[in-house]
Amino acid sequence: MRILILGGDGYLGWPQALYLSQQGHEVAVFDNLARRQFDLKHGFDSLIPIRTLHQRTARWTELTGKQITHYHGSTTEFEPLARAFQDFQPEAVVHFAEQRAAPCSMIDREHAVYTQHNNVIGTLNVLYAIKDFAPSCHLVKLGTMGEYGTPNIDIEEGFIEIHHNGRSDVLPFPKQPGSFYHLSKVHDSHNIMFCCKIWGLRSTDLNQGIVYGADTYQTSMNPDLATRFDYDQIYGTALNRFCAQAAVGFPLTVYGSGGQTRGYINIKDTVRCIELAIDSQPAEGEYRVFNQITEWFSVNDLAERVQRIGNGLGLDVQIDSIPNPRVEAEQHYYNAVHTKLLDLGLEPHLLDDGEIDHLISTALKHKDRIDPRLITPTVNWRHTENQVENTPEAVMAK
Ligand code: NAD
Ligand code: USQ
Repeated sequence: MRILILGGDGYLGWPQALYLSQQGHEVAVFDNLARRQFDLKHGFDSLIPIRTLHQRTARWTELTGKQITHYHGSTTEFEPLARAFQDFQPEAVVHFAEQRAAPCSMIDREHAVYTQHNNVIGTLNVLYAIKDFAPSCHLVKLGTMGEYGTPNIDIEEGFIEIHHNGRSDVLPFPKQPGSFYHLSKVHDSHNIMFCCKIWGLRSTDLNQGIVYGADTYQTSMNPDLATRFDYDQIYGTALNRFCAQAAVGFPLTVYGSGGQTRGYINIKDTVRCIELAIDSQPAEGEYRVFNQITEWFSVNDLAERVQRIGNGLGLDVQIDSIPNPRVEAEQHYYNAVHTKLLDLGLEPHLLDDGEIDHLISTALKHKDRIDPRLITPTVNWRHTENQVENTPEAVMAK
């Protein structure tokens, strides 16, 4: 198939491009390099060194003989997107191209507006590009488990049957997102579902949990194929951060009491889930939702595992409960249905299969690249007098 990967230079998009290319698909990536620009502007960097997109694709071709086409552009501008669609004529589009950090979206008004404009308007343009240039193309969209929040009932896979005043219907599961970023995903979901209904588009919305891991089988083939690994307070996610913190002797930053429970997935399973979604094309007009997680943990569960395994590797790992910069439940019920991808054939890589050892070892290898000033969270969800200090510039100034 011809598969266009929007956001194909990112943490997940790049390994996805390699995976699908290796499977024999014709792959193109579309990216505006916004993530790299954020790093350059604010002095952040990936823990694992990464090559430019041109160097990456050239190395891939050298090693495998396969080509990955590269389009530069932003989804927020229709022209470059339209050109890529007209030129490449995709049969499937995998949409990763969003500002994906909750803390970034909560820095201030400007970042909230940037996040929602980039994500919601970008996705709206993608929907129009499909309608105008590739109407039978399957949109595989990365959503998030955070769209659901943490309700006090089981989380269903996208839809729930509701009985009300003697009538019943199957309706979208209620959404209670916890940041302007997570809200942008909810807005996307509504727009996508609507376009499937009115234009007969086909789409799979993947409500993915937090991804962990440093590599896939393809990115491990050569250091020039490595994907990014974020450990900083804005783009770093819980488990990846804890492993980097363990490597440099920084106490693990558990926010609040640490009972926050989330669904997690190994990056090796992310790339497979997307292949499973592509292979099982929805019908015309169908809007599907899959919960893309394999297991769930509280923040304390993760910190305790990293501490035990890190100490087993000879490190002295401490855990520090720090005031929670976010507004979120710290003790809550969590049970999420996630059977659809398993039914399609997903065989999960589970966390206790040695991934934490591997992550800490990877972080130790690159520990000289870790800047401890980037670890402490300063972006605060609450309204404070000091909002102005909650910027990456202020972090860098500390
Ligand atoms: P990332 O920031 O590493 O990659 C996103 C890529 O998209 C970057 O290369 C960036 O330059 C590009 N991009 C952003 N806005 C763009 C635009 N308007 N036009 C073109 N390119 C643009 O993020 P990631 O971790 O790879 O996440 C990819 C997707 O998966 C996101 O939609 C995210 O919400 C979702 N997701 C990620 C995780 C996770 O833990 N990383 C978990 C669940 C869902
Ligand atoms: N947390 C800590 N300490 C840290 C970092 C995070 O206790 O050092 C806590 C947070 O307070 C939160 C939980 O860990 O309760 C998860 O935070 P996170 O930063 O790992 O993940 P999150 O902000 O939810 O966002 C990440 C990705 C996002 C994706 C989402 C999936 O950045 O793109 O959508 O995971 S989900 O969580 O299912 O919504």
